[in-house]
Amino acid sequence: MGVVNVTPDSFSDGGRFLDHEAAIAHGRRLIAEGADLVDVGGESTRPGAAPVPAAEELRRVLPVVEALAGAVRISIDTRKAAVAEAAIAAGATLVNDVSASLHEVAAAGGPGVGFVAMHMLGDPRTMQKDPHYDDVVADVCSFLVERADAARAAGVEEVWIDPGIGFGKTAAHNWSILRHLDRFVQTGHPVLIGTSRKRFLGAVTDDAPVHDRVEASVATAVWAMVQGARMVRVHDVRATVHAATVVAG
Ligand code: HH2
Repeated sequence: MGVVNVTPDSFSDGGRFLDHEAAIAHGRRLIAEGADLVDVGGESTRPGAAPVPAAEELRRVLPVVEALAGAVRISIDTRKAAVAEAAIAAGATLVNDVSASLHEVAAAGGPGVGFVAMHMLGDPRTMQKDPHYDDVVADVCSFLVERADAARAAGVEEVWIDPGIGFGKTAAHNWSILRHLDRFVQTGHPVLIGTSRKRFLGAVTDDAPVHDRVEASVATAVWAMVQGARMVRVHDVRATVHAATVVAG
């Protein structure tokens, strides 16, 4: 899953693809590099990010979804029902919802539309303020299974779970989830994970800035795939596809 952020403020590429033509060109580049799916988002969910009104989010993402939908599978990265609905009408077939609440919208989209339930503690404004869990792996896992079951019950046939690296988690929480990713895989739901360029990777690579976290991102993507993750959400598609191809033999 390659990432196209049509935002002014995303943590790793904010402002680079706010212009529709630039976003579409970037999406085409990711497809050429081997992305099986392109995730289009119009609202940053980085820690502390301010919410974006639905009309503005729609203005950002819809032309990009429309332009790319004929070339690759599109997921819509949104927390808003209206945005997910419009994106499905424009050709998106996966609802990637960091609030894990839009399963009814995915179900209404029909049998070809899947749903990603991601775990987040609270919301982006507050999620990194001293997050606590009894047992991060068990807590996140049981939340995701409950959300996935709700999506199935609503009629969604394709349901992914994603532990939500960095969404209300300390670095120790993130590493613990990665170390025990097999527990998520054992639920039987396909696992998606997004570590790409995230802050906890900078912290173990001499404070490497976001654009200098390719190796760390690829290493965690490979680790996740070897543990059984079926999809990785990445900014650096070319490097990740090369690494995945080598590991797959
Ligand atoms: N991470 C981000 C956004 N959406 N969706 C899923 N399923 N899993 C993730 O880990 C995930 C996600 C954050 O990354 P990015 O989109 O690059 O940044 P921003 O939220 O600042 O736009």
